[in-house]
Amino acid sequence: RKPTLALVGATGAVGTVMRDIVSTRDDVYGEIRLVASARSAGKRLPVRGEELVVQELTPEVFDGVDIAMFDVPDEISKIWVPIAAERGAVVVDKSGAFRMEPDVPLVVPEVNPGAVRERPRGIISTPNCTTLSMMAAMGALHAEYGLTELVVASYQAVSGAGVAGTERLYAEIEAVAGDRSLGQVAGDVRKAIQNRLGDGESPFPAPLALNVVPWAGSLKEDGWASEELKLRNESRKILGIPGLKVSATCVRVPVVTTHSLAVHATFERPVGVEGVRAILDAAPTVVVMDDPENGVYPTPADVVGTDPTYVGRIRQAIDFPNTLDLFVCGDNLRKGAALNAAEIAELVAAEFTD
Ligand code: 11C
Repeated sequence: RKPTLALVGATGAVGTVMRDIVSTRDDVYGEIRLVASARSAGKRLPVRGEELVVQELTPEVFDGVDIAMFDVPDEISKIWVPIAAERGAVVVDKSGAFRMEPDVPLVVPEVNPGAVRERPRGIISTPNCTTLSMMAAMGALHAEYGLTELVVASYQAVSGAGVAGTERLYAEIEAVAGDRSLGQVAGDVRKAIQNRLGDGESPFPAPLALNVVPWAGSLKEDGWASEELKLRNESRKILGIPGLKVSATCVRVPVVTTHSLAVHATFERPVGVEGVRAILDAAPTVVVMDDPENGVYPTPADVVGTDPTYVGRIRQAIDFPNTLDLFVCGDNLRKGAALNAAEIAELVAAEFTD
């Protein structure tokens, strides 16, 4: 039989992509329910070519649901994911609430698909979009060369902070557009944006138009940002390398959607560029875009809205024999969020016909 699916958080940035993805991939579901907060309940939204009425998040909404995909803030997931699981749904949760719990698998289907079945609590987590942007590529390379260290700088898109992040960037760009005096005196961009947009709340701690911001997430111990620690902890868990050395700096850039990462990866064995290219070419969801002579490398603007992980600028680090430098781009709303969740849900859905 075809399982019943609930999409929780159906109206958010990821929820919108989620509806598109379940509408365009193989149709493995019976009934689909759209679920959101009371504020959004009653809205009509399209999925699989028909308009569905969004239902309010209540315990009863999960009765008869086989699989529930959640994309809501951590504090909502913490409360509602266990309720959905108690009511019998297998939950695929996009939040950070359960990712590091030992009895909750953290799954990237290209890397550890078998972990989907190890779910004693009926909960499966899907990683942070920044971690996910490089996992398909790093998983393939780890299988061949044995990964030991990762040094990463991220270039993160504003939609990682949801619809509010995207709205803010567009508003800031409009506020500075056409003013050729800006960007030449310390603080002038900040002032112009404040004058033109007022004191409205921004999800970012500094202007993003004409700027980059070395901060993503919340403050953790010793000056680390939560995104940087997630990158470390989640990479270790997904790749199954508890001792993997990871150091990251997460940076927000004025890009709407698609996260990029500059990765400096060290392996147990020596790496060569040709071998690396062959491995990545053979990885079904990775696309190598690497011909700098002809200006070919991935950029967010050129790959946004598509599913693969794009890898370019593949270089053997000159002073580090077992180390590779590369640049990775991945759509943070698709593979980084909704697509990975949908792929996990499809693995669970296949159990209904096994
Ligand atoms: C960002 N990566 O770009 C974040 C958003 O743990 O799933 C996702 C946070 C998470 O802001």
